Amino acid sequence: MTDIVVIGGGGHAKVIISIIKKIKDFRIIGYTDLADRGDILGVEYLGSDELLRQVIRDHPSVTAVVGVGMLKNSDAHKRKQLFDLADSLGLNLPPIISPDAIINEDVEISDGTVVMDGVVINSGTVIGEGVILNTNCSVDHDCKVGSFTHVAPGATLSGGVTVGKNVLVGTGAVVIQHKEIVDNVLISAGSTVVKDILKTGTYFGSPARLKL
Ligand code: JB2
Repeated sequence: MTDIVVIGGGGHAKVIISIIKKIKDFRIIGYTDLADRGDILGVEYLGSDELLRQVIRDHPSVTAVVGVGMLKNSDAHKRKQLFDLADSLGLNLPPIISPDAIINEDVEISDGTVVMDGVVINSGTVIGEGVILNTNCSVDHDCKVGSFTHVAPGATLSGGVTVGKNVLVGTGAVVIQHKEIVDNVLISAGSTVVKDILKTGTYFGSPARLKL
């Protein structure tokens, strides 16, 4: 059994806790948050992130998962900040992969990434650090997904797609095959990307276009 502490206690953390319980290899020590959100699926509040040092003293081999998802106006930056905090404290951040996801051969998934229920990842794909592959999204063969990107529920990356860092691919959005999306792009929910997106910004619609 590996001890793990969850950083964050909102909706995203709840989904992660439920998945960690299904994995069964982990013992969840508790969660940290700015405020006490009460027990979450039986997992207790430990205190603020200041408490992490104490947790490490009490459980020297403890690992961590960042359970903060899409906070208003910050998202990836906050997740990266919390990932870096955990890393600087010497905490390992193992990838958390739902047993109800389908991960095919020759897929790389980096530390701090969470793969939720119903996700399909096909062969040859490389997923960076601190990524969220949210419920029922699909990442086809030979894709590259950059660090701290969030592929929201039901979104589809077709084969050979490259997505940069800190990108949000919104709920149900679709990216057709072999397209590239650079860093710090937001693809609005339900959009269809049919051309490379080489400029940072927010894109919406089908076909997706830059919001001016
Ligand atoms: O610095 C922090 C911190 N800042 C905010 N440290 C810790 N440990 N926790 C922090 N938080 C906490 O994250 C907030 O106090 C709050 O309890 C939690 C965020 O909860 P919320 O439910 O608002 O968002 P979320 O990030 O869990 O979920 C969002 O993103 C998911 C991907 C929602 O949009 C979900 O619907 C979505 N599925």
